[in-house]
Amino acid sequence: MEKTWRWFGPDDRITLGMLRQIGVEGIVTSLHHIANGDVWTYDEVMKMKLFIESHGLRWSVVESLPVCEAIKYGGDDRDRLIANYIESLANLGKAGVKTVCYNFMPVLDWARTDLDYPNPDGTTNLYFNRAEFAYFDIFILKREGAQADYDEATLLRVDELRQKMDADSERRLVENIIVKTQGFVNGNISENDLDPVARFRELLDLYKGIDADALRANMKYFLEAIMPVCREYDINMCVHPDDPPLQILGLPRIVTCDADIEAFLEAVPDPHNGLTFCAGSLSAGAHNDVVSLARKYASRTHFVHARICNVLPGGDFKEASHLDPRLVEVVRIFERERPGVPMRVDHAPLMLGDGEMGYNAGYSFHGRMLALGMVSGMMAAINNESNTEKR
Ligand code: DNO
Repeated sequence: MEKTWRWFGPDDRITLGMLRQIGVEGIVTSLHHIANGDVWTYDEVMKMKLFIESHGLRWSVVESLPVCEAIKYGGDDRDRLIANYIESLANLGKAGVKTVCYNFMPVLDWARTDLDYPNPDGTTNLYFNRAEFAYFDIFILKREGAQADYDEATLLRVDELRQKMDADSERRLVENIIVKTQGFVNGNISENDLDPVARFRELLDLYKGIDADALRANMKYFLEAIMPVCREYDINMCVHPDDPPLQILGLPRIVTCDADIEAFLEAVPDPHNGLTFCAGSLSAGAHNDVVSLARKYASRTHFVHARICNVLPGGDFKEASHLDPRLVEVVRIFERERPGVPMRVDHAPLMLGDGEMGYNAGYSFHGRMLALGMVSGMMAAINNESNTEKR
């Protein structure tokens, strides 16, 4: 696989020069300064591409070219927004940037409740606490009918939490779930929103009456519209699985499991319609066997996110070590079946001073560098095995 790294542009404290020193080959980035829905002009694309190349690296993957909410819920504006999306893809294609990651999650991109969960060894990790998430849903968002979406055991935990929560811990929860994890990935809420909860409620309202089938139809509509430009420039689209791969906040979610993946791939059976194999997102659902999914979908995978989660009793989940045997197997499958596919490590721990650097949630330097070292070691061992087998 091609060793890539998610880099957030010239303002990222982690510089391209640093990345060259640690064995990164390709860059994963976005034009973060362009508002969602606006066209990425050829000039802007080339500016970024040449900047990356001037450091001896290449722009391997766009993550993300964001899909606006109106495309997802099928709003009045969707055809104009799809036309802009097509224009951006054509400009990327002309510049030779040909792998594009996006997601089709309504309103909320990835979800975590804790960005700094202590590990016994002194590092910290991202964490999803199901009871805290339910607390946010029921008592902060005050979503109608929210209680009914949680089982007894979770509701009992929520009751216990209620005894402990104060204004400060509620504010932290809001920040973690809808602010700090969203703005930097071009999500809907940014640090500048004065009342993020009110804004979030307005966004949820857009999806009234949109169920999973309607969302699927809208995804198909979008994919069919963009396939011609993808074929023309040989652009591989790769949807990111829903993170976590579960129904949340009463929203439809349609990239959560084997049947979902099969459905969107079959709905638009063009090889340019593919998957970002995020082993971490998929493994956050106890229903997913991440190794067999990797085997099944390797041929339609255009981008790999190397990380893995442990689902805990009660439905919490935690990012696990990149040395987890499931991840070793996933790396083996892609290294053997899709040797050139871009891969980036993802969501590594905060360690050795990362916490004081103000990095984006989940995107530490030392933690990710260690993870990249681990995955690179696996790749070297796997290639060595393959060479030995051939002899
Ligand atoms: C979180 C990321 C996601 C991902 C988008 C792709 O860390 O994996 O934000 O980039 O969902 O569109």
